[in-house]
Amino acid sequence: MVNSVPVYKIVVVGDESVGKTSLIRRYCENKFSESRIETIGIDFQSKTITLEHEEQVCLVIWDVAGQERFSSFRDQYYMGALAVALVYDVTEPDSFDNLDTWLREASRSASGAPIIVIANKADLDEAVSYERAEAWAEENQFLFFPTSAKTGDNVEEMFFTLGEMAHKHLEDIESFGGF
Ligand code: G3D
Ligand code: MG
Repeated sequence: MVNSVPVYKIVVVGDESVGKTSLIRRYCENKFSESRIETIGIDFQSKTITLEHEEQVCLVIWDVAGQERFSSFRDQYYMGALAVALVYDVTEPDSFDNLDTWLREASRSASGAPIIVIANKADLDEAVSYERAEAWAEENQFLFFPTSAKTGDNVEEMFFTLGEMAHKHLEDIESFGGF
């Protein structure tokens, strides 16, 4: 008999260039590339991890690669997601302001899935204060993680937390009888 590992779908959203692909790559391959990673269309990578309760799960992390401006595709992108990461770039205030739009879309299409806020490029000087960003996250009752895909800082912890949240969300869904 094949031992099957549960698959948890995680989606990563945010403006172009905030570092979504770099974060996923750092986590799944432990690599960082200074040159632009161009991926067209929806892409994903996976990693099998052991959660706190010692169960192995496979995180399948979806990257909205290259489709940031075309929201018409995205209902499918969010479908079945057990957790959502909203990413902004600490050096780009617009990417922070646009989190409201990403949040609206995620709430509509991945209804009920837990959300965390990621302040990426934390290795650079920030143009959006962490206090302000954390306050926004707190207002919405989301966890807040400064990360750097470049140095790897906090990347493992952030995806592990998403895995834990996905697990709890799945338990809630199952105890209420499905999606
Ligand atoms: P995206 O997938 O959200 O569009 P990418 O973003 O992962 O393609 O990253 C966009 C640019 O930001 C890339 O640089 C990448 O190297 C850089 N980047 C991503 N994460 C970090 C980080 O944590 N720190 C720093 N300093 N840079 C980061 P280029 O220059 O190729 O556009
Ligand atoms: Mg990308």
